[in-house]
Formats: sequence, C-alpha cells, structure tokens
Amino acid sequence: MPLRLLRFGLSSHYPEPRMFRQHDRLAESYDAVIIGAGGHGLAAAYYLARDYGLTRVAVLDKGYLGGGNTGRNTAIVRANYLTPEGVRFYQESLRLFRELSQELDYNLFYSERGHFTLAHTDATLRTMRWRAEVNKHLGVDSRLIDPDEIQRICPYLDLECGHTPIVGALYHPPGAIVRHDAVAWAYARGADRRGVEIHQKTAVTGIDVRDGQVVGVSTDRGYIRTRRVLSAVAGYTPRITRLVGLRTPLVIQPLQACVTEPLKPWLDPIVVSANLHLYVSQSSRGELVMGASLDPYELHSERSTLDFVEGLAGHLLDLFPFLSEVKVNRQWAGMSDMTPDFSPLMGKTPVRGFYLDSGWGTWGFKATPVCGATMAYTLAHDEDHELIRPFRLSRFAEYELVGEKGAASVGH
Ligand code: PYC
Repeated sequence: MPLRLLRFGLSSHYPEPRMFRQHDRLAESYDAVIIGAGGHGLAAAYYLARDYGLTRVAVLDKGYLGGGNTGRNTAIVRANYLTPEGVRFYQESLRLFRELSQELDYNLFYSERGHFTLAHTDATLRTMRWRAEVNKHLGVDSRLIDPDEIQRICPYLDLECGHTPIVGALYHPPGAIVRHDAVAWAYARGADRRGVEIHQKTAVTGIDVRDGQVVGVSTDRGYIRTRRVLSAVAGYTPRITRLVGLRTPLVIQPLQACVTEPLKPWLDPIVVSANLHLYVSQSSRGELVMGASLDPYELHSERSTLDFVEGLAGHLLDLFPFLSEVKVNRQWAGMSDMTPDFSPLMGKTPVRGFYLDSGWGTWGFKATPVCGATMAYTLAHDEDHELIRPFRLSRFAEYELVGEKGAASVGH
C-alpha cells in the first residue's frame, strides 16, 4: 500500500489541480507590486487588470494566499454604518458582493440572512435610530424594530437576556455571510487569468524610495523595479509603513473568534449585541461562528485566550440559554489595525507611488470588493477614488475624522 501511494505522489499523471499559476522567479520589473495576497490585495490586482489593463502586476505574500485576516474572520457583510461616508462605501461593497459569484464564476455561498444589532439600553437605541436615519437617507435598508418583532424573526432569543433585557434592535435585512476563503481564491483565479502573478512565500524586506518616489521593492527572492506599491497587509501594516518611513496612527489589537460543533440549522439571522460584546451567525455547515470585541490592549500576536471564550460563552447563554451543552470546536485570533476614528486608512501617501489599504480594524472582510475596485482606480490614476477620499491619511492632521465607532458590530 505505501508503495502504491508513493507511485501516485511521484507520478506526473496526477498533477495537483491549480487555481493559479506558480512562477519560479520574479520578473525584474512590474507596473505595480501589491503586498499581501489576502482578499483586498487580490481584489485590487483583479480590478487593476480588468478595469485598467494593468496586468504586469505582482501580488506578494510572505505566507500563503488568504492566510491572514481573510482566513481569520467571521465573514459578515453589511452596510448599516453610521456616517454617510461609511454607508456609501459599504453600500457599494454590498452591491459588488451580490454579483461577485457571477462575476468571478465561483460559488461564494453568498447568503442573505438579515442582521440584528440588539439594544439593551436607551442610549444604544438612540445611536441605532441615528444609524437607521442615515442608512435610510442613503437608500440602505435598515430600521428600528421593537422586541415583539425581534421575537417573531428570531424566536429562540431570550428577550430577558439575563439581567439586561432587550429593548429593541437595528434590523438590516441585506446583512449576509459569505464563504470568506473562496473570495480570496476566486479573486486570485480571476487575477491570474488576466496575467497577474501571485507569489506566495515571498517576503518584502525593503521598499526603495528615491527623491520621495518609490522605485523598487526588495524581497527575500530578489529585487523588483516598480513605481507603484500597494500595502494590503491588514495587521502587519506598521511593518510595511516603517520601510518607507511613514508614520500612521494605527494601533494593532487582537480580535478573537471561535466556532462550535455543527448543529441543525436553527439561526437564520446574524445576531449582534453591542452591549454584551457578542456577535453570532450560523454557517451553512451548521457551526455557530462567534466573536467579541477587541482584546483591550496593543499586541502583535495571533494567540487565543481562555478569557475570551469564557466571557463570550456567558453572554451567548444570556441570549440563547438552550446552547449550554454545545461545544466550542475551534478558536483563533487575527490582528486588527485600528485607527482612532474606527474608519479605514486608504489611498495615496506622502511617499509618491506608495499606497495604503489599511485601518481595517474589525470590518475589513466586508470591504473586500469595494477596496479592490477603489484601490485599483487610485493606483491607475494616482488619485484617490472619491469613495475613499474621506479615509485619507491626512484627515488626522486636518481634524476631519470619520467617527464610525458607533457602528462597530460589537461595542469597543
Ligand atoms: O463589524 O460586522 C462587523 C464585524 C463582524 C465581526 C467583527 N466585526
């Protein structure tokens, strides 16, 4: 038997199926280099090729494709933000997400579930009313509902919720979940088919800047000449900005999540409690996918803690007491690059040819398509796309913050 297996392993009759090409070496130069082969970097490469004919593009990753925050998130998609800038941006993302399976010819299991943000206090209800008004004004389906309607849509929810009764909710019917890894795979395949090169296990060790302009990138596989570099590395952003001497207000904090063993389908909507610091949805495999707020300190590490599952389980049981026997199967953490106003940090920088796609905090996955499309525009025109202009780095110096903390899925 082992010999037979070896024959399969060594035989060229059974080539490993590949979704994208592998390249033995880097070219000497590219029109653009994208650092980070997660959803954002791959989407930017895809739209650069599709919309602007820029195909001499290399996407580099020190690890493997989709192995960072794309593979570490809880896959919620929504547009019910608080600021007009945030709502417009995520509205476009939702629109692109809805047609993405067809666009990329890949089933992304986009599943519209409805998204509830539960309120347990009058103060929370007030913020939700504000959000609902901004959302409606901009055409996003979002409204305040009372406990009776919550109970009708989600009958298993215990409205008493321990000692913090639910007094209402912000209901956002278009809220959805998506197969997150598949988003990265599908963008990778689409970009590759248009000529983009994806280089995994290729670490960037330096960015060459002369007279304020990017002219090249050093990697552990050689030097590349290029005049455009996009950093799309989420929780690793400060390591890249350091290479060009750029200071940003980003702070890295861990965000933990976990999944339970699979259960029969019983939870259709996505349920969030800002006051209890909890969000939960049920995947198509039946697992409960859950998370809480950020760990409350700066830490560049993907380690998990018992404190997190303990706290989260307590709050989950306040909402759904019948889950007390359910086992947690898996736990993990990702690194969130937080900005002071909880909005992203995107676009051109004072270093010519160096572009940022960062500051994703706790909501980067849901922005994948719109980031790809707007960053591609920005690189192609060397001008910030209008949807990302509010998220420029200089807003901090100009006191033009875009305060999105009130729309964080879980209170922070
Ligand atoms: O903002 O929807 C959200 C979210 C989900 C998980 C973390 N943040």
